[in-house]
Amino acid sequence: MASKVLLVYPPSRTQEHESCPGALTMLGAVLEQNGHSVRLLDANATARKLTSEDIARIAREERPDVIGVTLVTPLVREAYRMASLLRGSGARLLAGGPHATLLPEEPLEHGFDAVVVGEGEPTIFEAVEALDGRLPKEGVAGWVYRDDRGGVSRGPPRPPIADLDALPAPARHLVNPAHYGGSEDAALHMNLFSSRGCPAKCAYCAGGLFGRRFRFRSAGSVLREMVDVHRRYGTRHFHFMDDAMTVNRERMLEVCTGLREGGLGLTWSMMTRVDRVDEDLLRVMARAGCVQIDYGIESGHPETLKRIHKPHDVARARRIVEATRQSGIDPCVFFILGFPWDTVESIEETERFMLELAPFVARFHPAIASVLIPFPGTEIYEKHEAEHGLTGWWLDHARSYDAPDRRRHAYYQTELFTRGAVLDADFFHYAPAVRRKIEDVFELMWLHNLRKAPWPLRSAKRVMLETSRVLHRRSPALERAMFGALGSGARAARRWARRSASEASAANQ
Ligand code: B12
Ligand code: SF4
Repeated sequence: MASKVLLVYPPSRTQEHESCPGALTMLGAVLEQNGHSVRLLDANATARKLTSEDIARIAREERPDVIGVTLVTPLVREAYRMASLLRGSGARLLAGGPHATLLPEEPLEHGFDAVVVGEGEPTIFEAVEALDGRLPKEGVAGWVYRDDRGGVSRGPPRPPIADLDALPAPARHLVNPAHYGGSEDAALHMNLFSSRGCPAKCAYCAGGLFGRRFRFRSAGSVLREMVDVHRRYGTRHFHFMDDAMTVNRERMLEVCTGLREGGLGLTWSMMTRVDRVDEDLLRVMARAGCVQIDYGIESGHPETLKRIHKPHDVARARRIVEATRQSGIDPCVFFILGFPWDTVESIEETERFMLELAPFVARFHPAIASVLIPFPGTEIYEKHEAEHGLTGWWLDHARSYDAPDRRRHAYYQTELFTRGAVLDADFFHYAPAVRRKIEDVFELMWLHNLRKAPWPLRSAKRVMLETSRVLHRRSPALERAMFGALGSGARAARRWARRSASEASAANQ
């Protein structure tokens, strides 16, 4: 018998998704392959943001048998609130994803019936069968569940997927393009996966879900998916979401050869490690259509790179960023600030290194994680949990952070910390001078990323940012008074511009 399954990515106030999360389409494919009917709900889709209340209403209307929810640490507090609302739909609640894998018993204390640990594909079908009563719960491997006596039971562990080529292609047809802003947007389907796992052990990385062993799809399987998506949706640019796509050099070269011989002129971008590329490989990748590589450089302070077990040093990072630019590929870089041992001097060393790299860097990613977040299960969390009172911070309102908001943040903070005001959580009790230095580096990234804007705009924005920072340091109330008035003026201007545009478009119809 077929089950009706709703797969949900919970609401985030800091993120918008321009494409559907891979977990939903990959798990959707496995469920459909086994005859179940599937609906995907991404609460953060750019053109259709959903609240937990919206999702609960949809669930009550559609009455699915099972609701599967992806859990990532910063979103679990909202996801658990959503679960309490979803209980009213009568569906069984199944959790999975990075946070559920790290702490599989926690979701059971917050309304979930079961949790899939690790990769979802090999387990989700059996989990749905067992939750729907067609399979004994004790027979399922790779999950933790509420047993019939209300206790917590754990199935035997499930080994990582050995043959990634055997997975079905993501169920891209389940994604509604209108939720992402367009009915014909070819870019909607650009994300794909070619490998799982990363053999490094960085002290802050919460990516242990797929294990330390690098497992990869064959070049042929990756190329077939790209060509298929290109033919179906017209996609010409792809983005690989792998942690470190180039770990196996031979396979990477095969992918490049296939892309060149295919002659379709497809372009692509990826994320990888600076210790796993070299000048020759970069040239080959550029010729095969690679246009952007994201690197996690993390620090310019050699001692920090050692302490976080980063598999590169400053010299290697410098060499590879320059070589990437010379090969014609845009290097984009991530840095992390605010390690528990950071001082003004160590951050200044990183700042100097960033300035040195700047002429070669297309973009500094001012990612949400650019201020260190101690994710559970990481070495940083384990080592500093007691000293900084980190236990269960993700459930604590006082230790959470959100998108900056003019009611609580200064204007300059809303510009610099667009992806989340992580400093609010003050995980490592930074000294005021360290906080100010972190803000300086965010300003450096902000200015660099603004460099191609027309100079009058750039100068005006810079003056406003500096004024807000200086005023805020002297008197937050004064900053609020001045920039609050500016903000309402700007909002009124935006409302006026929107009204005029919609009147103009109505007149044209
Ligand atoms: C792409 C990406 C993003 C994109 C998402 C864009 C999009 N449209 O999908 C963006 C940039 C928006 C993003 C943002 C964030 N991300 Co992110 N992201 C990733 C990345 C690189 C790939 C995610 C992915 O698609 N993976 C592929 C799929 C197949 O894997 P998966 O999602 O883990 O799903 C598998 C299993 O987890 C499981 N599963 C997942 N969901 C479910 C549900 C059910 C019911 C079941 C049974 C199983 C199951 O089955 C899936 C298939 O095997 C990962 C790193 C990684 N290698 O996974 C980080 C990662 C998931 N992100 C992470 C984080 C923390 C974030 C942020 C929360 C950042 C922050 N610091 O606040 C934000 C907020 C997310 C939000 N939505 O609000 C962490 C999560 C760590 C943790 N402890 O939760 C990761 C692991 C990175 C890391 N190494 O630290 N992210
Ligand atoms: S190199 Fe990247 S993916 Fe690998 S462990 Fe370090 S941070 Fe995680």
